[in-house]
Amino acid sequence: MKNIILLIAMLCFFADYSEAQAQKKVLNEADKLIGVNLIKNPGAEKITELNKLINWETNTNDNNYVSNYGHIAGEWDNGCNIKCGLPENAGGNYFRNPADVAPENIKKTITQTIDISRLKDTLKIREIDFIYSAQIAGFHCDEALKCAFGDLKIEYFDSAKQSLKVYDAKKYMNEFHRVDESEGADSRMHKFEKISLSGTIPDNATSAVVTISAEQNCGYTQESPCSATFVFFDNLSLILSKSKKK
Ligand SMILES: [Ca+2]
Repeated sequence: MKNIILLIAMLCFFADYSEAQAQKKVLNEADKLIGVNLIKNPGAEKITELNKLINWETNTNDNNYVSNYGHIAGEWDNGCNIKCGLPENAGGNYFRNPADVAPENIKKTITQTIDISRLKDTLKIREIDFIYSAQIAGFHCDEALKCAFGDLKIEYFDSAKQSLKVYDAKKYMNEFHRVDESEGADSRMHKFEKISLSGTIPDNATSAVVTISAEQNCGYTQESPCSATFVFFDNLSLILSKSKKK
């Protein structure tokens, strides 16, 4: 009888132990998502031979969402660096997001879906915060109502693809700071500046969709069409951190 009780106690111990180990393994897997940039190809450096961005989706068939610094006249000069407005560690390429003039095609987006389903068990026991950021730049525009804007958005979804929460930040082209012409840069350009969103990942979130886009703000009419322009992005980042216990 004593031996049977001992055996049952041992079995219970090992059952608890293996459950704890399994739980630990799940949490360790989740930890791999903490503190690292979860965005793939965050600086637009990887492209196909047809100039299509790798790891990113666009809402049109155009491939014209990326360029390399110094390639397009009137944007950045060859050999341009941080002194003429580029971000640190700019690499060779930048996201080049058109703010179209045609009202039926007014918003063009670049998106990436990030799988965070490994956080499922962690999210039950503690909060996880995020910071989603990018470098953003554009052309001069002094009149706010005629300016295009860049848009940084992150949307969280559950496993049924239901939207749980949207975070959004806009930067209008009149909010940028001019590049100092004495530094030899093209005076039409603005310096890259950081734009960011932060918050807490919703319960039950299994994916995050990050978006960069450009949109007109000029009130398009036939008599007064908007001017075509671009908003530029580089060095996107989505970093998670552990927060308080629930
Ligand atoms: Ca880059």
